[in-house]
Amino acid sequence: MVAKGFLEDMGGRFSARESSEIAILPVPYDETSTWIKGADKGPLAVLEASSELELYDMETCAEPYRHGIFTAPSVEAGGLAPEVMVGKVKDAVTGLIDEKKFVVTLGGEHSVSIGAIKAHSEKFEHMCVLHLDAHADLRDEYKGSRYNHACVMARVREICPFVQVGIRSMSAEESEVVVREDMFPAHELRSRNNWISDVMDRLELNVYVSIDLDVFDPAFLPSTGTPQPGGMDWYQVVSLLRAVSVNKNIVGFDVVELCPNPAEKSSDILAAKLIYKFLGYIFRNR
Ligand SMILES: [Mn+2]
Repeated sequence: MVAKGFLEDMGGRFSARESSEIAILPVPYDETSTWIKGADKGPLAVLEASSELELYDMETCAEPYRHGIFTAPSVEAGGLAPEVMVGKVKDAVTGLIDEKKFVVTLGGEHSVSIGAIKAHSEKFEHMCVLHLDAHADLRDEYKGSRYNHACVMARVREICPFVQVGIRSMSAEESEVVVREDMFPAHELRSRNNWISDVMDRLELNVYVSIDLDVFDPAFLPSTGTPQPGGMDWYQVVSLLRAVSVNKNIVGFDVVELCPNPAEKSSDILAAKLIYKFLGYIFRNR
């Protein structure tokens, strides 16, 4: 149980279930990750760091919390098989969408996203996924499971189209199933002009965004379970999220794979601020 709310200090009126437009769903799950363990501690670290954020966003001159941000009871799936966890996440997200909430799923390892994406795809027509990650996650099966965190996008491919940004690690087998126009590898972003508008051209109108925090360079976010050099910086990521918010209809998002280190808190605050800033972009004109 994650007994802490996002922006807990903002006061009861803005975090009440009934009146909030936004729901944060913590999923403290880490059973299939392949290197450094501890992504199950991610949600609590993000929620704790969130209380250090200013409620006012300088860039949008707005206070996104006024839309109401309710932190739902966490999905408890520790020790369960990933396919069972995915079903529990899907049910929890579906329930919140039925309550008319905009749902932010907070991992946990990346496989939690499969349940959230399934739930959204059943509620929103013509949906695609924008996937930010260091890893392609296109393995059909890994270490005996089709729901390993390395298989997330192979499962998403069975649900809806997707576009991948920031990728810099994959196998030869994965490279064979990549749709070239729908992948924006990290090494191309430096030299490629207008890559953000090229991403926009590949997206459907309804977009679900899945953010594996290892898309960031480890200089910006070291606390993650499978870090990779050569990643994106803060302004590249938020510029992309701002453009998607302006040009598309974002139906939901997730932030996954924070593996907190008690001696390194900047990763936790980055994750919390990213969520709050993205909500600010999305709810700017709502
Ligand atoms: Mn990754």
